[in-house]
Amino acid sequence: MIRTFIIALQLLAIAASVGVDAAEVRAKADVLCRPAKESLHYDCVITLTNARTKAPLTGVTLMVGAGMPSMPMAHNVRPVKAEAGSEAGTYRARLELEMTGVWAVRLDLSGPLRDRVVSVLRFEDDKAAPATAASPTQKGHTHANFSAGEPGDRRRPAQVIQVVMREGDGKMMFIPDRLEIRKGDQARFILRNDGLLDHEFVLATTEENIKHAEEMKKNPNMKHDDPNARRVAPKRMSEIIWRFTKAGQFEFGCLIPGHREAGMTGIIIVK
Ligand SMILES: [Cu+2]
Repeated sequence: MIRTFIIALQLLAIAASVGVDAAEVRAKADVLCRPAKESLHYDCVITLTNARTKAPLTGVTLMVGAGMPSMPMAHNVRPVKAEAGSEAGTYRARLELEMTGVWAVRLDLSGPLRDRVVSVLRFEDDKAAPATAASPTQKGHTHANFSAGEPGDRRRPAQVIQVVMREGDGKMMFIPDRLEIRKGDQARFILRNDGLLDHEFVLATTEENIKHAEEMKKNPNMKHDDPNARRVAPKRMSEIIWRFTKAGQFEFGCLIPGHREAGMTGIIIVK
């Protein structure tokens, strides 16, 4: 009895794999998104073709969702159903994102064929473009020069420094909030968010961080994944390897609006 059942299951498995083979038509998707009038809304036109024959794929039920590859747990846009466009194989969907930055647009196809295609785009205030090319800097917001030194080299020795980020008693803080490092040394910051909110660790001068925090108030959805900055979701960890090539006083701060004011800064003395 059990044996028959196992054989039946095996047959089922074979049937299923045959089914997959027979349906081995893969979809190719071109995703073009443009900012809509409302901020953080993007109108996307998706063109679906048969990857082999290049024929347009019509009659597909297409769900469009998105997630941030840099923060897979924190940011996910609930999938919306795309409408068929005027041209064969085109579909339209409006994405409502939580912030600008790099998003993986997930296309789930069902109906005549089942497939999932992921397209990674960088969404900015004024445009959206494939994220494979070197990432352009955000408008009025260049991070190319680093005041506090330079991105480190993970093959070289580094001093490991654990920094905890959290809230409590109406304050937000880094622990520790004062560090001393020798000029020329490398530090590997292990960033741990023990709080309930997202936090950032942005390494720069105090002056720069204050200026930067002001910009963030105008554009609170800006996020940081530059070499000198990390955003860490609650209960997550991240790290930065940094080489302190200049002497002086630097700062690490959280630039999420309100956090700096709540005390979320720390000092690094390099000598
Ligand atoms: Cu914070």
